[in-house]
Order: sequence, then C-alpha cells, then structure tokens
Amino acid sequence: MDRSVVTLDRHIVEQERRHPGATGAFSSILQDLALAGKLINRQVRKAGLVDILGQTGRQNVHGEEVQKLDEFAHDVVFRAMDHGGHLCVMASEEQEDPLPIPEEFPTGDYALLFDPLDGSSNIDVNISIGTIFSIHERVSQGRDGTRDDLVQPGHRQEAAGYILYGSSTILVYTTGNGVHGFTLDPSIGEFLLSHRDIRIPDPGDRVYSVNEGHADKWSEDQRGLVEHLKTGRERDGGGFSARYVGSLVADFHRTLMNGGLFMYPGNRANPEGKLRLLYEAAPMAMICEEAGGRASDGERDILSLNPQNLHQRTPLYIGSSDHVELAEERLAAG
Ligand code: P6P
Repeated sequence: MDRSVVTLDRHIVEQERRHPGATGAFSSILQDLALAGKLINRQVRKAGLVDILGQTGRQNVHGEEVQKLDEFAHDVVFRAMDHGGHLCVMASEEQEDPLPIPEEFPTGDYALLFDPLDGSSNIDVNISIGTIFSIHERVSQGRDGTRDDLVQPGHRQEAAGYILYGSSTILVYTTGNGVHGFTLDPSIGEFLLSHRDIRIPDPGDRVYSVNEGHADKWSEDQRGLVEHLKTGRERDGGGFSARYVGSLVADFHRTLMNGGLFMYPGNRANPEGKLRLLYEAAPMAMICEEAGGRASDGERDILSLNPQNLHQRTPLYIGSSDHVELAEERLAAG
C-alpha cells in the first residue's frame, strides 16, 4: 500500500520528469488553477454565511442571472491566471468575448477556456457545483492570442480538468497521460493525490442521468432510448436506474467513478442542447476518453467536432463506452 503523501505540485513535477518535452509552463498553469480552486472553495464553503448569495440582478451572455459567486469565481480564475506568462488569451462562460492578457503581463503559448462555476443555480441550495477548464496550445502568432486559439477541436486539447466542490473538494485533470484526482485537505490547504490513474468502469453501473422533465421536447428516438434503458431487460441493455443532480460536474464525476451514462440531448426548443462544447463537453470528453470511456453528441465523437464559435452548444452522451455505444445505436436505429 503506497502511503506516500503526493501533493499536486509533487505529482506535476513527477509527470514533467517523465515527459522531457514538458517545459514546465503547463505545470505552472495547473498550479495557478489549483490556487484559484482553493480560493473559490473557501467562498463556496461559507456561501450563505456571507452576503455573497443571491442575484446580482445582472445577466450573463446567455441571459442567465449571474449569481454573485459566479462573478467571484470568474474574477478569481482570471486574476489567478492572468500574470503567469504562459497564456496568450482566455475565455469564460461569463463573458461573450475572448479575455486578453493585461498589457502589464507577459504572454505565452497556451489558451485557457473555463466555466468558473458550473451549476450555479444550485449554489443557494447547497448542491455540488464545479469549475471546468480546458487548455489548448496557441495557433496564432504575436503577443496577444486570438479567437482561433480558443475555438479549436477537442482532440487538440493539451489538458482538461475540473474542480468539484462537493462533500469534499476534488481536482481531476488529464494531460493525456492518465486521469488523476486530488482531494483538498483543508487543514493544510493542499490538494493530495487521492485517485491515481482513474479508469471508468466498463461495463459501467446501469445508471442513466438525464433531466426527464424535458422529455416532451425530445425526439421520438431519444424518448425510445430512455424508455429502453428503464424498461428493457438487462440482457437487452435495459434495467437501468436513474441519478440526476442537475450539476454537470457532479453528474459527470459520479459517472466517471462508477460508470453509467450521462445525457444532455438536444430538443425541439434547443436542437443543440444546453451544454457548451468548448468549456463543458470537450474537457469532460477528454477526461472520459482518457479514462477509457466515450463522449458523443449522439452521432459523432465530441473530440472530433469542429467548433465554429466560442459559446456554441452540443448534445452530450458521455460515460462508459458500452452505454454510449448503446445510445448511439438506439438513436441511429430510429
Ligand atoms: P437542466 C447547470 O445550470 C447546467 O449548466 C449544468 O451544470 C447541468 O448539467 C445542466 O445545466 C442542467 O440543466 O436543464 O437539467 O436544469
């Protein structure tokens, strides 16, 4: 039993040693993201005790009410990342346009996309929420990065991860060399390696995760798929039970750890669904596929999609390979 205490910093250094090409830039980015996670965690843990709850009365680019904690998380991530000298541009779910690196700081070779606090509607009711991040190598030249550095297909991601503020706070990331989880020990303020080389169970738990409140707007095929999962015989791929938190990071983390199938399908009102490709679906897809699972829009691999704009949405079917394949087969069968 390996009883060594492996901090995130030590893990990053060990990973760097294994990959001589690593310049250390990415390690510094991850360490800065971990700091942002600790700062957001501190506020999340005391939300409700300070006047940080409730609406700001303003709306984000998607017309959704901006919670104060959302705003705080956006600012924390931006300010943790803007001065390290490794990024040339950032993008946030909370801002319509790319975020340039302030003039007073140097820029670097990476572009960061993030959802500062996903699941924010759950903040006031003490349900788990999360920060999601995706990192690309820049494709543009010059000091400042451009939209092209951000709007790249998921298979070009250098790294992806999330921080889940749940019963404990866990940071999960991958650079394509395994998926690793670090649980925050608040008594020492360190993320400690708690889940080395996560593999998604396959076959996974017979659990499906979708908001059936939207069923009336789904396609016939989607309704047929969920009906099959619920009522089909186990040997025919049915016999599933349901779990749904309504917070992507929480629903995805459960799926990653236990297996299962998370779905956010398109519907009549929103054919592309609700989830954002670049800073929600694509980072989760990189993590899931690195852990041995799959991520699809119902027909195509999420990582193969060629994005057209920063905040575009995509349907998402993600989890244990066998379950995602079953979904694709049933959706294709019509
Ligand atoms: P619905 C939270 O608002 C979020 O963006 C994701 O975290 C979550 O998976 C989804 O929306 C839940 O949406 O329509 O089920 O409430």
